[in-house]
Amino acid sequence: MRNRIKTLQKSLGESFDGYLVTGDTNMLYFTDFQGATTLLIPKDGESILYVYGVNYEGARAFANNCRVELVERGKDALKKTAKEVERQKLKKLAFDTMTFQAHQKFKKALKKTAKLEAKSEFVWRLRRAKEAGEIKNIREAARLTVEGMKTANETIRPGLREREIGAEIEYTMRKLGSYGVPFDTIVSSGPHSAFPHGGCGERKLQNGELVIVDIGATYKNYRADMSRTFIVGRASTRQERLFSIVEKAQDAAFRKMLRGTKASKVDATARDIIEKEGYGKSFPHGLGHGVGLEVHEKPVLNPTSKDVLEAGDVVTDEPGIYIVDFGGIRIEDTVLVKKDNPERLTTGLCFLEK
Ligand SMILES: [Mn+2]
Repeated sequence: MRNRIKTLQKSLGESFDGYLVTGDTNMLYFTDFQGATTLLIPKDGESILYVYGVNYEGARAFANNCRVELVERGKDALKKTAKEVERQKLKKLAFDTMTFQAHQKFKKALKKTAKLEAKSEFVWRLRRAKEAGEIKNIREAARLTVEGMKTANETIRPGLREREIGAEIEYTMRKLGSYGVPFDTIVSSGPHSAFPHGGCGERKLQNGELVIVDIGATYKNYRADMSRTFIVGRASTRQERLFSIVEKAQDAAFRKMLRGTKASKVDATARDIIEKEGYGKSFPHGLGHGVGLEVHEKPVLNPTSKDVLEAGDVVTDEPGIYIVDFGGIRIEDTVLVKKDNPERLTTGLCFLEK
């Protein structure tokens, strides 16, 4: 693995003397450890990870590429970090993210730092371009997700509750190697499937209903994301018709997932197909999002996105049509953007009648 901290230090150029990381996942990305409060990366020299007592020995055992510093009970981690910024005379500091309150407190504690700017793009530039090792982990997360979807396919039948199917899916993924789920498993049936985030509750599946299953597995902190739509029993003509529109839109967008293509254009490829069929208003969300250490990250694929796809991006392709009082259909794959053709990391199992 390349030393990501060194890469970040180089990218600061003349504009900044240091970078402060406070986002949990960003700290994990740079140090392989989650559970610290702040990570101070001076442009030159050693980085410092500030950790409270509860995670101190854990950080000393597992954190890489930095020195671990204890924040004593009752002491404020941001104020302690600010003291070090002053001691090192870092006058121009960039940071990834801070709440308004944290920003005010930090700024007050800094006396000689003239410039304090939110620059999350420094981190996103790195996190977006997935390294070979990261892709390997996402690939494994995707494989486990497909296994979970196979369980959904085997389990779905009339009379079962959504959460019972959810439990079977999660059990399969965990048993085969998933470290947990990156988001709440969605099994939304019948009228609930008309809501893109329809939940996974007490509802019992009934004959003739649509069921959206949207799931993910996690492997070594990396995620995958996949949705399929099932029908309990035999599909109606309308259900089949809507499914074929979503399928066509999903496939057309997939073919456009090439490096150098605007994310908004990929979104438009799917959206145009759905709009032409008269269901534009029934597709109320973006086409997709990046996937990595988090299930929703850069780039963003929607009509207003300014992102351009690059080789090494891992993104979702998930158009849908949702009609209140009828139901919803979504098909989602996690896709790797490459130098040449894109690759679906989640595959198989489309629209199965159960
Ligand atoms: Mn998704």
